[in-house]
Amino acid sequence: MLSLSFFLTFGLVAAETGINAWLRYAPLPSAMSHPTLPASIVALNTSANSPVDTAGLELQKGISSIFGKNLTIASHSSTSASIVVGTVSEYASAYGQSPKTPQLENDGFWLNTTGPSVQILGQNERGALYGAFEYLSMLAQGNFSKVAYASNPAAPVRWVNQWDNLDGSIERGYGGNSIFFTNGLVVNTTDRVSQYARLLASIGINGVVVNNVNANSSLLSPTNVAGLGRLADAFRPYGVQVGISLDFASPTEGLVYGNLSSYDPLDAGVISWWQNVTDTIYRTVPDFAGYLVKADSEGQPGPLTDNRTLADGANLFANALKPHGGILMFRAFVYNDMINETDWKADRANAAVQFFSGLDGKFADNVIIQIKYGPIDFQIREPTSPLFAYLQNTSTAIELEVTQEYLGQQCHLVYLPPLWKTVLDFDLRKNHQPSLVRDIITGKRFNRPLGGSAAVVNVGLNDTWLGSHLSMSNLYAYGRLAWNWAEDPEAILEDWTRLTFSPDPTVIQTITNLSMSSWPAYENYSGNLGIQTLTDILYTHFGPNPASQDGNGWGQWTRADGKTIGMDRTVSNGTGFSGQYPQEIMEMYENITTTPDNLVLWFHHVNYTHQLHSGETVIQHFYNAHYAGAETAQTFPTQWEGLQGKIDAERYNETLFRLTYQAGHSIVWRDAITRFYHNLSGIADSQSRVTHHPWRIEAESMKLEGYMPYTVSPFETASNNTAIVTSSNSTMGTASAVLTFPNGTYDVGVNFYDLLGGQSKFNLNINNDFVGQWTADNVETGRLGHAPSVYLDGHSATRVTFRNVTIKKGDRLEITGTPDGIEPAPLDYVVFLPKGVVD
Ligand code: GCW
Repeated sequence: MLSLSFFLTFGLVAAETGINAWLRYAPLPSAMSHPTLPASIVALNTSANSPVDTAGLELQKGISSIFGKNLTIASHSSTSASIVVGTVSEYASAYGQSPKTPQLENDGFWLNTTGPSVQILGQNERGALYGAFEYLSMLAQGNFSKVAYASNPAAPVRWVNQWDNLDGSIERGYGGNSIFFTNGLVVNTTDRVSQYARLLASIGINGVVVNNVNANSSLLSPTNVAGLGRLADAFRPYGVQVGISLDFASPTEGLVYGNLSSYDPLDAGVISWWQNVTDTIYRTVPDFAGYLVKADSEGQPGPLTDNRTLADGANLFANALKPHGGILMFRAFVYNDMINETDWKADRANAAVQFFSGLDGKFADNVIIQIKYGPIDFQIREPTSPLFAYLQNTSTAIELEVTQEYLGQQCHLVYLPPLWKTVLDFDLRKNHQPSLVRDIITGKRFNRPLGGSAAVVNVGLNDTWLGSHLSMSNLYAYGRLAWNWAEDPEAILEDWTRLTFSPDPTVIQTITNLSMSSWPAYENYSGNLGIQTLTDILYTHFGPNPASQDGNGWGQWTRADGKTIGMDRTVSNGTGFSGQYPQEIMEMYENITTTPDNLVLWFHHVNYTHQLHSGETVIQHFYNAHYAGAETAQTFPTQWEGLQGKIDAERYNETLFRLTYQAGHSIVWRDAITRFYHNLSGIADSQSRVTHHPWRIEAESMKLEGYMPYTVSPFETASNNTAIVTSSNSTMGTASAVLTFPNGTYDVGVNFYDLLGGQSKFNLNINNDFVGQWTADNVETGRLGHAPSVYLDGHSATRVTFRNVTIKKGDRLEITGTPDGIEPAPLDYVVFLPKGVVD
């Protein structure tokens, strides 16, 4: 254990953009005793740009950066002490003897630091590179322990998916434009691609699908296939194989290789069309990973058009890939998005098992069914997809989302591994046997040769990759978990923090506290008890809009009315979804007394007054959880402030900005959801918090000049349903009020709306003394990368806070707003917060 005073000797590091993520190789403090490292590296590489070659260079770079020591690299055996990296077989031939390693699996490695020489030996070249990254990770964390162990991956498929479009945009991406595509073409310069490859390799990722599952057949054009070759050349030195998503209807789109009249997977012309495409790709990318296919889902074409099965569709591609050793990832996200809510038994959650029923065992052996963790769609909490238990004779992979599409879009800190673990560690009890999801996807449970995981990542050109420094822990942890699902999310987080920020115990403790409390907080202030996230599913997927869940065909229904809420998914009286689980699990969910509170509204339709196991009623739980969650988020910026001076200013400030935004937006969430259900149910909050805000001044109740009241929709996204907007879009407005609060010092929060399409300016004075000014430009500047809104709503609602403002009773508050573009300087309310009050 290092003493605190030791860390006082830390110098402040120079500003960092985040581009090196956890691979910064920051110099270790000189006070720390340094190990005696060998003076040279032996990289038993087969060729330049091979993973072992990369490993040698990475070791050299890392050690020079961490310790200021320059090691030479040789490519042949040496009798002096060295860091030897290579495959087991290269080692055996170079040193004339087999190393004493246990049996290694594909991509596995042996790391031995016990002798004068360090051995980093991979089962294959990729494994050797992984071992080198593991050794560097130890060194960078100041861990010089003597170890000798083998490490093997949990599963062969450890992929990431990018939802990049050829025009350079990224579907559900919040970190800037694509690093792969621009203007319909693959980029020419691949520097960022190589940097991404390095990050992925360092966490054991071995495959990347570079384009959106909502695919475009022009990716198959000769120019773009040549471009895929460039991408593969950038990924190859890091052992990452490239794959692509396919548009099922490509043969009929006439863009490449002739135009067919159908895309029927059993049609001979279609079969040879795809074989031709596949052979063409392999000529350019001989180590091509394979295809990912989204078929018959959300408007995407698929085999069902021609009355073929999903297995016929998947096997079409699998057969074309087979001679080349490629894999076909076929998505289980198949459902009808136009189902009828008036039908009590209709249920989107049933779709996957229904669409795949009868198909188990019908897929070619190089097909993997890629299954989202829950039956709906990456929600804050879902039960495990029952398809994991249904498919026993088919290989499967779990699909996760690192990009926080429904979970705050990287503008809210949400550390996701604890959520993922609720599914991966879930025991489906298939045939009354232990059946953990993680043992199913790794192939262990049903003896499948293939399997693993894919995470939708969506990094972009932003230097932070994902848009937020703290969100990168999700990518790091995904890789670590894909290698070993049994790892502890908190321990992973600590490693990540040490590598990304600092070994200072205060930094580690603070980031651990923040991150570990972030998912529970987000669940608390978004959607509880298994009701789903309650975000706006029809627009941005960002802010609150509980009404958007119902009354449409998307099937994310809550069935909330004045008295009741929740989906009845029982067999006895509901949609029958619970019957898709193996018996023991079915019985647990079928019965409300054995259904855990956190999924009660997923499985049961109940009165708001239904009493939970916790003793609270459903409605009071909603109120309490939302208040608790937002209260936790209020502590995030202040916790972070404890790290000032311990982290470079650039990352410190950028993170403080986001955590402050989150604190403000969590209040928007809290108020919207509690007021929505308060209004719907007519049931008061037993603690009288909902709709009672003693420290607020509603903008519409102020004296307005050049401003007018505006009824916001949805109503619950404005305090008291009403905001104010300037009367014209070119002249300034003023809102003023005489303060009646007791004399004292307050934090003053102003809730306003930041719309896409204007950069309004605001100024706040008290008694003509300047307190602060701000511009609603976070959307336009891209400072927050979330999906924007052009309306006053729960996505654009935000808060600015001025700390420690001293006022006297009778003081005059005045805010002036200058509209810009379509944005009429919208204001919701001003809040005067005494110390410790959230209101
Ligand atoms: O939830 C939906 C997303 C879509 C996505 C789809 C999918 C790529 O909102 O943006 O499309 O899931 O996973 O296919």
